[in-house]
Amino acid sequence: MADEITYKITLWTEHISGAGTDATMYGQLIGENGKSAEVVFDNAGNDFEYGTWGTYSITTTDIGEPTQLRLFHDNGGYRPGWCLGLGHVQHYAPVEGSRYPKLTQWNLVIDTTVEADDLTDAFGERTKTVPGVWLASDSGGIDKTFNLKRSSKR
Ligand SMILES: [Ca+2]
Repeated sequence: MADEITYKITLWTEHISGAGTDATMYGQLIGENGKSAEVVFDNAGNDFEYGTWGTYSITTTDIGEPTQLRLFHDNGGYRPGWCLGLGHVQHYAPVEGSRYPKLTQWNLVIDTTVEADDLTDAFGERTKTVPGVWLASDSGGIDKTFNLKRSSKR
């Protein structure tokens, strides 16, 4: 039986009107040695509302070092476009002789920007240019693959 590895995927839905979605979201991890299954990202409650974090799991056979995360949705629901602001992938590995597992994190590379609500503005009336990308049929498609950049040392 092949060992399985669980990765935690954390995604920020940007704080912009219309950024949230009720579409069914899927994720797939791509590694140096293979790909995970396509996994539905659905926690209890309403996922992918604007201005919220969500954390999901992908459990997979060993795909080697993760290099990309593919995110896509079924374009379902009212105004299904989704705006992703930030995201990361984490893995905790047990360390022999230590009570603490070792955390490895990879950040999603998002090289485009959007105009989002400025959450540091007490009146919430201004916007700010922040990293972001739409998964929307009128904005380059509902299926996008992001490069991962390792943010912690081996
Ligand atoms: Ca849900």
